[in-house]
Amino acid sequence: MKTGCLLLSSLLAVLPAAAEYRPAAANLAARQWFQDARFGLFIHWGVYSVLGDGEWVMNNRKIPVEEYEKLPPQFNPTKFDAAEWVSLVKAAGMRYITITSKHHDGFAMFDSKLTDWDIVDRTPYKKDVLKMLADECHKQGIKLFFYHSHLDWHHPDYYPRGRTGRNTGRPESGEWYRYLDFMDGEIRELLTNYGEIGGIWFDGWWDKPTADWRLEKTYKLIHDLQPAALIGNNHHRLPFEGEDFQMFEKDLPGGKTAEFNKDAQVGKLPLETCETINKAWGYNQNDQQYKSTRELVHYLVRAAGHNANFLLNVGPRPDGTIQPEFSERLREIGGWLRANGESIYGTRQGPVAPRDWGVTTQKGKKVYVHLLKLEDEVLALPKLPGKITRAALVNGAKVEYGETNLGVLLKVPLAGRDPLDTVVTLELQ
Ligand code: JFZ
Repeated sequence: MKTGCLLLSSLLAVLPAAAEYRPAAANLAARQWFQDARFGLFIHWGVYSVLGDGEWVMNNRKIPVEEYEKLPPQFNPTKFDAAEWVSLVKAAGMRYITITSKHHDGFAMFDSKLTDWDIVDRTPYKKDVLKMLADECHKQGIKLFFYHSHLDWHHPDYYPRGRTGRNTGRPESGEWYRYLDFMDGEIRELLTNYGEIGGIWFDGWWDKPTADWRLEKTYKLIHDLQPAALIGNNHHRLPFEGEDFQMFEKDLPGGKTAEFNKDAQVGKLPLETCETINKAWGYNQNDQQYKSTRELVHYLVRAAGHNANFLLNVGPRPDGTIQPEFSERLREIGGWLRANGESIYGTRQGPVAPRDWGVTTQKGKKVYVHLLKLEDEVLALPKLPGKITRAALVNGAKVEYGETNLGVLLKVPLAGRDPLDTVVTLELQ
């Protein structure tokens, strides 16, 4: 018995686990690209925008499927202009877009051949907005990711039901694996018909944490179709086998302000954190609680200081436009990035851990010290990994500094500060 166990465990030690995921070279390169990009636009857009009450409206108002199906005929985004959206993304200094191909309401915002519960078959608009957006992204050099919901409040085979979507009037029956086959089919469509895709951002696993989601099969399908496509899953756990990045929702990595992040740990994969401009993901016409441009720049900078990308959300209106409160802020962030982008793009977390006063980022021999909340003129830092040869602000103005065997002192007069974020560039020997 004992020998058997030993034999088995030594065998297991030498044999790689059957399911072990080895990312392709193209995937590893894409992870570097992803980390270098640092800033993307999240778009929550679907037929729910018609009601102007967020993307959870079907669940929150207990709308049965039959009633909810009255929304697509009212969804006619005649003012949607892919070129305008992508130009806004570029003006914001963003490098990628992650858009809802399907949210929890199950509605496909693309032309699926596997269901008629999609934008082409059910709306008067009849056009595949993801195709239009994909073509424009490829034209303007922006990467496109799809947010795809595992959870489905509309599909009859999403059964047994999970924590949510229990008031949709669906019959109490369904074939779980038929649902998974359908979902894999849609994923196949998304990775086949839209050119090169940046990756898939899954969400909704948490609705049924003990279900057999057959993730290995879905992940393999994606990596077989497009090896460079990055997979992330908003399950709020350490990444599962086959995933390529780890995401955090409404918290910096390791932050625990959101209840669902209370056990969140930070793993070794590239990181991303997502946040809203007001309080809502999908369009909410009553939500006026906008974060300021300064708060949003701080979020971006703090994310970079935590080695994470920032995926900033907008919920477009049902007519296809992005409201001015969003676009203005995006353009202002872009303005800050045009002057200070060197301290964000292509950087990794810096040598000094994130602090209340700010964060550090670094690229090669340069360390960027971001002064976000420094009330004093002088900042003391621990010893850096090299001797400083130059210290300056982004406008070239020299910064006074002192180095001893205890550490580094920087003097940055209040008069020369940028109200959004003052960046001191330290060149190290
Ligand atoms: C999810 C979505 O439900 C939400 O609509 C949005 O798309 C956001 C980006 O991601 O948010 C969650 C995720 C997990 C829980 C709740 C909301 N949860 O575990 O209760």
